[in-house]
Amino acid sequence: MDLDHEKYMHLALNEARKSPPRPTNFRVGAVLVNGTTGEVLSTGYTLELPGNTHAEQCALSKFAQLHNLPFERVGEALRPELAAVIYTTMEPCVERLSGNLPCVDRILQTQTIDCGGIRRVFTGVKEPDIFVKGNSGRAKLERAGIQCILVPGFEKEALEVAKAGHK
Ligand code: HJL
Ligand code: ZN
Repeated sequence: MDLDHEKYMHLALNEARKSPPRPTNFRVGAVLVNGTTGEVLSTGYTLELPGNTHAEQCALSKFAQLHNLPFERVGEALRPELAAVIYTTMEPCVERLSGNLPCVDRILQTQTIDCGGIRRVFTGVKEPDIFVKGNSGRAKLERAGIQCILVPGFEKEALEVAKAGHK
């Protein structure tokens, strides 16, 4: 099934708008989708869950909870036939100033030996060089065999939402 990328990116942007504006990070939204049926499996936004949580992390965490799995084993619920996809308004991070586990590593953790886990990542905009310089999320994902594709046409809006709360 060919997914309607614009539709899911709009959903992800709506998630991002729920995130509280902060000068110390971006407001990002994420939507986890069954790539075979188009069903939305989970959503998340920056700081949705307690603690210093990122959007992709929240979407995966909520999905893990739904399946009574610890975060590290969420890939077991993302079975190969789902061909799971995540839409995120900003390219997943490879480094966090807080030292928390970056979202790229969390996405890579979903991979299982039977080809389950997240298989494609669609993004709205690259991470600007504000907190971390030269985020290489896309390259790291692609090296591990996960496609990372920018959905054209969302850069301006994704950035505006992300930077609300910045001086
Ligand atoms: C993505 C998010 C989010 C960021 N990126 N893809 N999703 N907040 O939900 C990236 C930015 C980090 C800073 C600060 N933001 O968030 O680089 O405090 O927010 O760990 O590096 O790090 P912490
Ligand atoms: Zn992140």
